Amino acid sequence: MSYETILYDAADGIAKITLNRPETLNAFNNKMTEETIDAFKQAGRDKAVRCIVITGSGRAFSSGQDLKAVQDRGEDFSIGDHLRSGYNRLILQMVQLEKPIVGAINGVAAGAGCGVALACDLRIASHKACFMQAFSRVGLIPDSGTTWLLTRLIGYSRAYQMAVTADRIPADKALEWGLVNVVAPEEQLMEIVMAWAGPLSTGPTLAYGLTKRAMIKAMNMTLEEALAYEAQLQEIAGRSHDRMEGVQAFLEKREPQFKGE
Ligand code: T3D
Repeated sequence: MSYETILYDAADGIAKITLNRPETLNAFNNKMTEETIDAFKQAGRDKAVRCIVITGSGRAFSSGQDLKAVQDRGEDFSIGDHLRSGYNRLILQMVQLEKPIVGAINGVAAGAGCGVALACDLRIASHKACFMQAFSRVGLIPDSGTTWLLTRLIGYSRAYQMAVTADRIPADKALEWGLVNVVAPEEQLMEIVMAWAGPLSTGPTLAYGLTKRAMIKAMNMTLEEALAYEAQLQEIAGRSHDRMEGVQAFLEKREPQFKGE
């Protein structure tokens, strides 16, 4: 797959998306947003892909909205429409994609770049990475799903602090706050990310996907509703190849050979 602003590579069950505008710290212009949406679509459709890794090239994950592109906007430009047609679609697509997404957060993740990082299911951060709700520095409110994702991940008080101070939250504090799963030495980041992605790409993908759906939905459910929804989705997982294979492998004292189905 050939793109202008990102790199896309799929091999051995893992699709890797690299935001590739390093001269802007991988800022999102319209082209990069569209291409990233397209890449996630490809990864979602490709049955051979069972785990997605997203990272940035150079020293940043992403600096968010391309602020140079903002200068070209006319008086009638609608930021609301810009969000609806771009970031909102991308964030929803990531959250609704029923395959695990691992964020390899190699550097700063600011503004919409922070939103994309938070829309990943797992975040493995370089010790040089940081998270920044940069929006208030340009007179905006947090967008790209961060009002929803960040408050759920770290709670209202810390999320509000990040929004109004726009401070950079370094990797070690991000780990302490539950913003990332692991902090890795910069030079070992991709090795550690692949050590996570590998087993995910050979795991029970259907169950992983349904788990994501159930957990996201449960965030807005009562316990009774969540229990009922678990039972509904477990009905599907329980009839899958991988469920049968998992039980069989246990009984035969061998490693399961999951197909993701
Ligand atoms: O309006 C809407 O569309 C609504 C949507 C909003 C979504 C958002 O994401 S709003 C938030 C936008 N992002 C920001 O406000 C962050 C802007 N960038 C920064 O604050 C800093 O660059 C960083 C804290 C991310 C990193 O700082 P530092 O000191 O490590 O790097 P730097 O020197 O500032 O940047 C290096 C280069 O990247 C520099 O270019 P140059 O001077 O070497 O040619 C800089 O201009 C460029 N760059 C960094 N961020 C952006 C950018 N270019 C365009 N857009 C950027 N967002």
